[in-house]
Amino acid sequence: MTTRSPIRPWDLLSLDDEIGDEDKDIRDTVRRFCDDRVRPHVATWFEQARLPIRDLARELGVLGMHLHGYGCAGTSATAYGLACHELEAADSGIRSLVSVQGSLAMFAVHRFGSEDHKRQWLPELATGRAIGCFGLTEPDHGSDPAGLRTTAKRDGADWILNGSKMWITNGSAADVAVVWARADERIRGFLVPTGTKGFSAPEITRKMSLRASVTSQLVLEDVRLPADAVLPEAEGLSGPLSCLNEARYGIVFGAPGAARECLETAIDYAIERPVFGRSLAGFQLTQAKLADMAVELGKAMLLALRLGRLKDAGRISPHQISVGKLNNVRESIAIARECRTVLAANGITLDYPVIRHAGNLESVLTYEGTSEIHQLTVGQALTGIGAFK
Ligand code: TGC
Ligand code: FAD
Repeated sequence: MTTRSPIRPWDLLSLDDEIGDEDKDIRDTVRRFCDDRVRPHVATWFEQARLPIRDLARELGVLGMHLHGYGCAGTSATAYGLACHELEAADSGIRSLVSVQGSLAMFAVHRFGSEDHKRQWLPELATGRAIGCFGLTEPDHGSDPAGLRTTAKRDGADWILNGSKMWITNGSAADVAVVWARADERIRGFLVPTGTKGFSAPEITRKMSLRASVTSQLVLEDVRLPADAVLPEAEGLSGPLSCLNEARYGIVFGAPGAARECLETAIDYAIERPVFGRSLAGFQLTQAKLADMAVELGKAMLLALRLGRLKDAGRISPHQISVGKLNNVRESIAIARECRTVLAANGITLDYPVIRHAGNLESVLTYEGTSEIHQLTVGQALTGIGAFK
């Protein structure tokens, strides 16, 4: 039988040379966690559409890892990206849990919250004792959150929230929801403890993608909140969009993790699989596929690491993150689909991770700004002309 090459896709461009020792240690720790706690179970979680979200959140140790203070680890942005890469190599749903908790809910509190908000919520969210979610999208306002219709009206000193949110990750598991609503014509963020009267979060079922992830509606019916529930430092759409920059950055690293897992699976499979009396990996058409995918994966990781450097230097711009999200999700889903052809019939089962990743990446292509939205963002950066409307 053919022996496996010692060069894995990640090693083709000696990518480890681009990463500092501390960041590598963090990455390797997350990889081991995924090997021990996620990989043995995730196909079953996906099949049964469930996630032991509370257990995982308490064990992960990466929630809000790139934030400073309030119980957060304060790692580099590159280390956070590499953690996302490892988590998504296991399953996009696990990376989603971490993205939403750390980059969306915790980041919103960290950047825009009062001192009391930070002290109350960040240590709980960092340890996974509490779960957070982030409600921006509405049934009729996904790509266009500027039109959102959830309202926050004053009643004396209190706020009364009414409206609904759609497709909210972690929603029905959450202890606190960051809800974006229109208050006096400005978009403001509110911290809504999910036990508040009038709040409910029915889970969205029958998903064929991201099945190992909790996705919910948020329903707000006359939800009364105290005056200090509003995030004082966020006014206007730039508040939630700043949070999206953080989560999109994680996806730039994360999506190629899913692609890496698919490509490694396809290489191993092709080596072992006899067709026409010899190894599938020895056919030129197969090698062309594998080579092209490894090249795209390497380019995606170089792009991710470049954005990591820019973010660590405090110099990253939203349109640069759009370049990364657009390219890396688009190429990762193409790799996952191509790997599925290498596995052929075996590629459609949950015995291999490929169809699960390919299916998950359909959501990743859509959330955190669709590919079209990121094309338009890059187009605007290049031309100075906004073509969204
Ligand atoms: P526009 O008029 O361009 O801007 C409004 C205000 O926002 C500022 N801004 C940004 N600020 C920070 N970061 C960015 N990326 C920003 N982009 C714009 C802008 O300067 C302006 O500020 P100000 O002070 O003048 O008011 O806004 P627009 O209405 O034309 O929309 C622009 C557009 C289409 C790019 C934006 O709406 C958009 O990104 N849409 C996509 C929505 C989206 O990505 N939703 C994601 C929801 S969360 C999610 O999917 C979680 S998935 C789970 C997981 O991550 O795993
Ligand atoms: P639409 O906005 O209706 O878009 C439909 C199509 O039109 C797309 O192809 C889009 O690219 C295209 N389009 C839109 N505008 C333009 C334009 N100007 N020019 C050209 N084409 C355009 N949201 C949250 O707030 N929090 C969450 O935690 C969250 N988690 C999610 C989890 C999952 C599994 C999924 C699938 C979604 C999640 N979302 C979340 C919502 C997600 O961000 C939205 O689905 C996404 O922003 C797209 O919105 P939409 O689905 O309403 O599509």
